[in-house]
Amino acid sequence: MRHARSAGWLWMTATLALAVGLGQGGCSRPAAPGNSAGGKADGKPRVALVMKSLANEFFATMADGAKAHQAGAGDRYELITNGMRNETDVSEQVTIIEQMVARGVAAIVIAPADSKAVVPALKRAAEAGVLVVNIDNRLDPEVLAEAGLAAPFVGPDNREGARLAGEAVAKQLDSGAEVAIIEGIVTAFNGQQRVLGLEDAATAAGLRIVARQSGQWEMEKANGIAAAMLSEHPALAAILCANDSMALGAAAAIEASSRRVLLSGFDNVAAVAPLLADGRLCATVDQHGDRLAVEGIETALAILAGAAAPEDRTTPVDLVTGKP
Ligand code: ALL
Repeated sequence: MRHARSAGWLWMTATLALAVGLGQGGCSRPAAPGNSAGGKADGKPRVALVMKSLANEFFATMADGAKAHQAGAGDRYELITNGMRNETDVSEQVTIIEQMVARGVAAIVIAPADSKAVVPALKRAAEAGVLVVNIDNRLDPEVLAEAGLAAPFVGPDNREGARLAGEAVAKQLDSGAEVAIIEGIVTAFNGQQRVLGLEDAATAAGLRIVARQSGQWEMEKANGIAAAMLSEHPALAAILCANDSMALGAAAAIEASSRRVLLSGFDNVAAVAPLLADGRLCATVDQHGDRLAVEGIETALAILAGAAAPEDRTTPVDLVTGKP
């Protein structure tokens, strides 16, 4: 298994640590963020990390990364972590946003379940004085502009990441080979970008995309979809999935079919390690979920401290390939 780690995280972490350090050294706090209670517990800013389904190992890893960071950061901030029960329940995420505002947090660091539907709730949070930092899945820029909400985005180039995974699979196929794509939730911007990246790779290699369907980021749904794709397309050579949960579901369907069909995912969750090791999974993409939340939190703390402007940051993606 090959795993190319980039130096990007080290650079980002150092830059942000410096920015926060400077802020603590006396820069003034901006007027906008922070609610009437100041979002502070014992003088510490209270930061809410709002994720999606904790049944997805990607978010469990993200939560662990954030908790370890908070524990190691001594008294710098108080952390509240939240997750949803399933990937599709956007209304649950809206309720969590409202609860966090009611608890007087200074900042919400959010991986939105939907790029448009949660914007009104975040706008209400911002009106209550809460700083909103968007991680992982980018909020729709047009909807943000319509709402008059500014939220810096900290996250990866999903199109590029997916292209790398698609390319790793394509290298093992001949031009004209049939491939299928299992997408994430279609209204999630990162899901859309990943499909574009997979298409980029397929087009460049002359592969034929013969099927494409949303597995809504979920293992079971992807399992059923992959099984149907396999029976409808006897010449199917590869299934490209927009995340690892769905790749795990597709892997089970491929195994049940007893066919040799190549597979890729995205996230590099621990559960795919055995599949990479024995070649059932050709490639996945590490977007460093644990670090992603930490960078979002550091960005929020720096802005709250008046030490950084609310700017977007692109985080690294690294291709991880399995046994050929
Ligand atoms: C996205 C993440 C992951 C994940 C998915 C499921 O936002 O980037 O790839 O698997 O959400 O909710």
